[in-house]
Amino acid sequence: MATKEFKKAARIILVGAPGVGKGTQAERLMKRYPQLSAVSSGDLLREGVRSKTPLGREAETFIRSGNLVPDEMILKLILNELKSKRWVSSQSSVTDPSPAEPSKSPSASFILDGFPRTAMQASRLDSLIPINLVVSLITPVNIILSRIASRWVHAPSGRVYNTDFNAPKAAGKDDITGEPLTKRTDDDEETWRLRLRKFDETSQPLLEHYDRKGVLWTVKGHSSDEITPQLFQELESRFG
Ligand code: G5P
Ligand code: MG
Repeated sequence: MATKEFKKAARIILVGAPGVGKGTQAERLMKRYPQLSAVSSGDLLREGVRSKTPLGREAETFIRSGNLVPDEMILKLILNELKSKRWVSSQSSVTDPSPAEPSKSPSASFILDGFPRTAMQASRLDSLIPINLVVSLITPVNIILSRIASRWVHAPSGRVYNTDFNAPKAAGKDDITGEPLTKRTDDDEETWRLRLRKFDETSQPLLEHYDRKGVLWTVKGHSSDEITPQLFQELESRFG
C-alpha cells in the first residue's frame, strides 16, 4: 500500500461499539500515514493489568465485568501518556490543564482509540488539546457479535487477530514475536453485551458534544474493508 503524508496536524478520535473495528482501522491508518501514531485506552489499561500496576489492579474488575473504568482513573492514565508522547505540555494536570496552542506540524498527528468515551472525558480532553476529527464507526450489531468469538490478541503488543478475518500466519502465534495468542477476559458474549449497553448509554452525549463543535464525521459499513477506503478519502480531503 502506498504511504501518504498529511499537510496539517490531524488529531483524530475513533468512536464505536465494542468490536466495530477501531483497533483495525487505527492500524491501517498508521500504515498509510507513517506520521500518525495511536493510543488505545483499552490497550493501556490492559497493559496496567498485565504488569499489575496499582491502577491496573483497580481497573481489572471494571474491565472484566464489561463496565467502564471511572473517568478520573482513565483521565490520569491518558494524561500521562499524552505527556510522555509530548502531545500535551508536561505542565498540564487533570485539574490545571494549562493548554498550549497545539502544533500545526503534520508530525504532531495522532489517533485516540477508545478515549474519550463519555462527554465528561471529552470536555476534559478539550481543555488539554482540541480534537479536529471525530470518526463515528457504525456496523450492524449482529455482524460485530460474530467477530468477537474469533478474536485473539498478542497481549504484550496489543496486536489483534481474527481466525476468520485476519488470521495469524501460524495458528495461535503472534506474527512478529511467535509468542502465543490469548483471549481477552472481556470477550465472552455476555460481557460483550454489557460493553455494548455501556456504549449505547454513553455514546450519544459524547457524539453530540463533538457534533456541536462541528468535528463529527460518521462512516458506515458491514466490514472494515468497506469502511477503510471511505476513511482514507475523508482524511485525504481534510488533511492531505
Ligand atoms: P477497549 O479496549 O477500548 P472496546 O470494547 O471499545 O474495547 P474493542 O473490543 O477493542 O473495543 P475494536 O477495537 O473496535 O474493539 O475492534 P477490533 O479489535 O479492531 O476488531 C474486533 C475483532 O474483529 C478483531 O478480531 C478484528 O480482527 C475483527 N474484525 C475487524 N474488522 C472485521 C471485519 O470486517 N470482518 C471480520 N470478520 N472481522 C473483523 O475497552 C475495553 C475496556 O476498557 C475500559 C472499559 O472497561 C472497556 O470495556 N476502557 C475505558 N473505560 C472508561 N473510559 C475509557 N475511555 C475506556 N477505554 C477503555
Ligand atoms: Mg480495540
